[in-house]
Amino acid sequence: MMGLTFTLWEGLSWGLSITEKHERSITMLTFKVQDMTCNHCASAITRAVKEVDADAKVDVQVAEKRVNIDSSVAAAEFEEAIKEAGYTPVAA
Ligand SMILES: [Cu+2]
Repeated sequence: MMGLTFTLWEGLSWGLSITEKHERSITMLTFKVQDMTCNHCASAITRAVKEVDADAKVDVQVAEKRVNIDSSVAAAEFEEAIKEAGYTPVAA
């Protein structure tokens, strides 16, 4: 009886950790930032993104005025941070 309870609990906690992983899954976000004109802008935006999520993977293409972010944090939080840094991000 004890063994069965243990097995059920193990199964339940395994199921829960899968759910938790799913909720925290990484999403690829893209913003167009038309007022990003040079490498200074790019580093300011990168810094703002990293302040929201230090683990985010950030790829900034100045020529294309594009910011790609791989993160589990919601897009709205990055949008807000980039605005606070003085730029105008548009979700793309
Ligand atoms: Cu600049």
